[in-house]
Amino acid sequence: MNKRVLAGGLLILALTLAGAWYAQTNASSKSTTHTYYIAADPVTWDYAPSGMDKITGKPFDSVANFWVESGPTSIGRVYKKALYHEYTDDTFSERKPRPPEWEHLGFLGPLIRATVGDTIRVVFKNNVHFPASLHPHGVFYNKDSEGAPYYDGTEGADKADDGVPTGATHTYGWPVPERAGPAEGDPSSILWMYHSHVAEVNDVNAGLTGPMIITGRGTTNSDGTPKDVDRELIVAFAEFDENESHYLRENIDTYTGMPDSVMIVTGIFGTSAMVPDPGKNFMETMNGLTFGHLPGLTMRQGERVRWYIMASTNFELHAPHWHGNVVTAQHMRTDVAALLPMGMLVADMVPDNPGKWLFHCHVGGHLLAGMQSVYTVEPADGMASQ
Ligand SMILES: [Cu+2]
Repeated sequence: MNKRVLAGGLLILALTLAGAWYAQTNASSKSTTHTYYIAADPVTWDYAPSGMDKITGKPFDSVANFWVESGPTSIGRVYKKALYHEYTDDTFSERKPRPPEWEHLGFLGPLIRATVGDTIRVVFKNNVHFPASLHPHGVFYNKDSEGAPYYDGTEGADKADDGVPTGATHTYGWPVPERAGPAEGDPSSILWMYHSHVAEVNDVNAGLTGPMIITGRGTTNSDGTPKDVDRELIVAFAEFDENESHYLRENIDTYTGMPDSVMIVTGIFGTSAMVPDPGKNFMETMNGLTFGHLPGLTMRQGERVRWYIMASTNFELHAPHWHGNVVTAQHMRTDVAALLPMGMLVADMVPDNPGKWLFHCHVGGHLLAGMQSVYTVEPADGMASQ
């Protein structure tokens, strides 16, 4: 072998090694920035849009009417609310359509998702009449992306996220470190949430809350879904205390027959209650819908189904109960989970029992007030029902 051939061979070898090193370095440092355009919008919301009880298949009975019927001093089932919507770009002129598999999200804001190592960027526009924000759980944030005003010694740009004024825009940046993903022994993806945290109680009861899913490194498909799951579902067991909504007065004026005879009083917890019917304004919902109105809880027998369950901000606890099938949640097999305020939970199910099954809160008062849905398990192809 002459020197020229040897030198050429060494050069090719060096280039090959350099290429392999570059490819590997790039792969291991590969991270994605996910940008979302989300606005807070005023919305007219119907908690039971068909006007009948879809759990019984009959007209609302006298118990259900307590919550859904409007009258001289009661609002009924339609309220003005504030919801997060996703848009296609920073002009906020076109809503991004919600994919059919996420039809069941109901009142929830758009699903934000990322993998450990990624960064989430949310361009937020406030279209409601009160200051609003996005405060995330779990992911990393600096003081300019926390979305909560309190006496923390910051000033200037670090305050711009605290409460975005009506008509204004703010960009939140949330890196997703290892501690935002599944811990050892956790499922391959976990649930966090985001919500407005300016006047927190009033903001969330007005409707400003949404889900976030973080998957672990190396366990994610190109579309962001976890590799070991066939079907993902998110359900918020959400009590809305409409007495605490920013729109209470407006809802009284719009929807009651005798608004002048309805008073708002402030109690020891700063709670505004509507007199004479404060109880009628506690809406016990699943994703903002009551009495069987949550659509799209569908799956197939034998699929690996992951339920992400979350709660809301009031003095509430929930007991999500699945009929017909069981789940594994927090390393325990069960069919009733436990949720405290703003709780977040992952429950895995491999349904073996096809059919339409009740899925409801087992807290008696919540059940009576309509915190009930139905989920559907289609028979697997070629598998007989058992
Ligand atoms: Cu409940």
